Amino acid sequence: MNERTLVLIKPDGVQRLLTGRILARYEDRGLKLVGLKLIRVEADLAERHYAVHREKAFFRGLVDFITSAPLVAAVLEGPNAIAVVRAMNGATRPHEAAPGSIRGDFALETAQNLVHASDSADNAAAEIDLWFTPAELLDYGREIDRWVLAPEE
Ligand code: FUP
Repeated sequence: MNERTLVLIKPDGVQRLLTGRILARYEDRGLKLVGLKLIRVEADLAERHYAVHREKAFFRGLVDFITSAPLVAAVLEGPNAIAVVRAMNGATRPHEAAPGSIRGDFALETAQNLVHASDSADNAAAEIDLWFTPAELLDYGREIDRWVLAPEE
C-alpha cells in the first residue's frame, strides 16, 4: 500500500553532519521525498508531537533536546513506507537496533537516537498534518519510479 510517513532527523543528526547520509539511505531504498525542511522547533510543536509521552519522566528532557538546535523534517512516500522507515531506523534503544539500521550504525543512547518516524497510519497522518502544510507536500513523478515501483493498477 502506498503510504506517507513523517521522519525527523533530530538535532543530534544535524549536529553530527549525518543529515545527508540519513536522507541518502531513504532515497537509496527508493522512497520519495515529498516534503523537506530544516527548522528550529518551538516547545509548543515539540510537546504536541510527543504528547503521548507527556506523563513520562523523560518528557521534559525530550522536548528540551528536540528544541535545542535545528532539525530536519521530511515526509517520505512509498509502498509500506511506515514500516519500511521504522525498520530502517532500527529499535528505539540503539543497543537493541540491528546493525545496518540507522540507529544500529550511528547511535548509542536512547535520548540521542538520531531519527523519528511515524509508527502507524493514524499517527503518520496526524504527524504530517502537524509538521507540514498541504502546500509544502509535493506530488510529482520520478523517472526511476518505473524501475522501483510496481505499475499502478
Ligand atoms: P520511537 O517511536 O522509536 O521514536 O520511540 P518512542 O516513541 O518510544 O520514544 C520517543 C523518544 O523518546 C525516543 F526517540 C527517545 C525518547 N525516549 C527516552 O529518552 N527514553 C526512553 O526511555 C524512551 C524514549
